Amino acid sequence: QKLCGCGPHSYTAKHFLHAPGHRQSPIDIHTDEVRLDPRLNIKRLTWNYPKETIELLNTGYCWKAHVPTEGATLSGGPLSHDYELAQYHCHWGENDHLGSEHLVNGQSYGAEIHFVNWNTKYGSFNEALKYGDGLAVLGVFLKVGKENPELNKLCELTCDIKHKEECVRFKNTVDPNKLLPEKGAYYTYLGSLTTPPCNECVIWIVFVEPIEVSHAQLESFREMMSMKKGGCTQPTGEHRILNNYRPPLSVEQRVVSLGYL
Ligand code: BO1
Ligand code: ZN
Repeated sequence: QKLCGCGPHSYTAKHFLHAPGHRQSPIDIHTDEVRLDPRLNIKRLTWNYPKETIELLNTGYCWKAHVPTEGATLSGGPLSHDYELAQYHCHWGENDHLGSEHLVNGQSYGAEIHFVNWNTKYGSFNEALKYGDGLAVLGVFLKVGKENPELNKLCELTCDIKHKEECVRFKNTVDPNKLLPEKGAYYTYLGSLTTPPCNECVIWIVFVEPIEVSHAQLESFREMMSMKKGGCTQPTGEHRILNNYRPPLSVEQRVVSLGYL
C-alpha cells in the first residue's frame, strides 16, 4: 500500500498546532548518547494494572484496547505523580522490518504497543493533554520471533474488528501485565503524542527489551481495514491499516535517560 498523503509522514506545522515544536515524538534513540539518571531510582517505576482487558476497537488507524481503569496506576521512575491507564494500542508496518514509532540506533521493530496513562492531578484525560507532564506513555517494542501466547488472545479477535468502528468484547481476556517486562531497562525522555494534535504532553518511557511475537501475529493486525463496513467499493487491499507509525522527529535539545525497573 502506498503511504497516504494525509498520513503520519506528512504532519506539519500547517496541519497541526503542535507539530512544529521542539519536543515531538517519536525519535531515533541513540544508545551511545543515553544518560544514566540516578534520580530515576529514588522510587522505582511501578504499575498496578488490572489483569484483564475489556474490549478491542478498530479506530480506523490502529487497534485500541480498553481496560478497567479504576485503580490502574503508574508511578515512580521519571514520574512525580500518579498516572491512570486509559487504553493501550499498537502501531505496525507493512512488513516485519518496520512499524515501530521509536527507532533504536536507526533500527525499527515490527510494531510498538503504547500504554497511555494520564496524570490524575489534572482530573481528566482531556485536561491532562494541556500540560507537559500530562501523559505518560509506556512503549513496548514487538520483535518477530516466537509466538506470544498472551497477545494471541488479542490477535484472534482482530478478525471480528476488521472494519473501522467495530468493537468486540474479550471472552478469553488479555492480561496487560503479561505484555510488559518485569525487569530490565527503559529509555525516558520528554515528547509528544505521535498523532494529531501532537500535543507536547508526554513523558515517554520505552522499554529496551522487546517482547517476541510471530510473523503470523503481526499479519493478523495487517488484515484490519481503515474503512467502515460496506463503506467502499474499491479492492479491500487498498484499505488495510499498514504503516500507522510516525517517522522519527528531531531530538533537538533533549536528553534520553536510562532507568531500571
Ligand atoms: S500516542 O501514544 O502518542 N501514539 C497517542 C496519540 C494520540 C492519543 C493518545 C496516545 N490520543 C488520545 C485522543 C483522545 C482519546 C485518548 C484516549 O487518546 O486525543 O481523544 O480520548 O484514547
Ligand atoms: Zn501510539
